[in-house]
Amino acid sequence: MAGRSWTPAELADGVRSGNKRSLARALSLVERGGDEAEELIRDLYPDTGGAYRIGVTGPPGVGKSTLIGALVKHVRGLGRSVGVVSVDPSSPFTKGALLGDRIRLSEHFLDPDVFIRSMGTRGHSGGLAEATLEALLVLDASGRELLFVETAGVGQSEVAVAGIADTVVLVLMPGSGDSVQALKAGVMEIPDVIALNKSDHPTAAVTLAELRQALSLGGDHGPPIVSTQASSGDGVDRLWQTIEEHRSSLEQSGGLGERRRENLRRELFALALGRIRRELERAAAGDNDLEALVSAVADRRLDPLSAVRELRERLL
Ligand SMILES: Nc1nc2c(ncn2[C@@H]2O[C@H](COP(=O)(O)OP(=O)(O)O)[C@@H](O)[C@H]2O)c(=O)[nH]1
Ligand SMILES: [Mg+2]
Repeated sequence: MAGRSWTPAELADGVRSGNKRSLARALSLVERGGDEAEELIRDLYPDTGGAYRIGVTGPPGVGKSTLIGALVKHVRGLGRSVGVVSVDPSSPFTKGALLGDRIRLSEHFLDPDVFIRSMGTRGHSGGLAEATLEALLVLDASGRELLFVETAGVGQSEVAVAGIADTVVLVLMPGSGDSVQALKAGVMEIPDVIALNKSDHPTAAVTLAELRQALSLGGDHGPPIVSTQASSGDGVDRLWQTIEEHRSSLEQSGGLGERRRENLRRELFALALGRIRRELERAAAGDNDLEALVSAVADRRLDPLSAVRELRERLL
């Protein structure tokens, strides 16, 4: 890159020393993806593993960003250093959404022990899932103790937050009936902690009762539910305490190592799958015979399953 005043090794050193400008550069690099980003991650990886990752997920608008802002404020009060990665691939209004996040989280921007990054849908060759993983590793290597990852859209998200977090917090709000039903039906994975946000809403008590009822159906005790009002900070200390309790129980039972290994297995497979898929898409895009194949099926000269077989043989 023209005019660059640092080498990849210097950048890695800057990240390791926690330098904010190096961090910003490194995150831009991994957001773009490519060989230099891979090189940086290779260099930094031995220095990762020290951070604790908290995934914050839930439908759009429930208050995830606001809640993370409040949690960051709380843990900063406890003297912990923090990194935040916010991902919202589902939003077509990415710029607006990011701007909103920036405003809500902006009070922390001058704090050297807080680093916040919104990941856009900008072209990382390896997709958003890879970019997010790399951003987390960079922040981890920089020595941040706590990493928050915000992802919108439970279940369908490209970045399955459950696959990268040590503790998964599902945020819901009064009116999140669809999510309550999805939990009840077993369609949605049960999180470690549920935050029922917007507790100032008049129907909050009703939703809390529905949630309790839905989660008790499985017989087992469900995850802890904490009522919060992110905008005022109400309940945020209790939410943090509940996250810490989940962490302690994982650490004491030895389950943390197991969970991380299981997460890694899923993550590696998902990333490999993503790459294979993109390679196939690229190969298909440059394949002039594809249209001929489509025509053959459309004209009923070829059945669709035979066409798929032909396509596979050609692309793989
Ligand atoms: N009344 C109320 N509004 C809240 C609360 N928390 C967040 N909000 C508002 O809900 C909207 C969506 O919040 P945001 O954090 O962007 O949600 P996200 O899409 O889940 O990240 C914003 O207008 C917030 O100000 C809360 O506890 N009570
Ligand atoms: Mg948000």
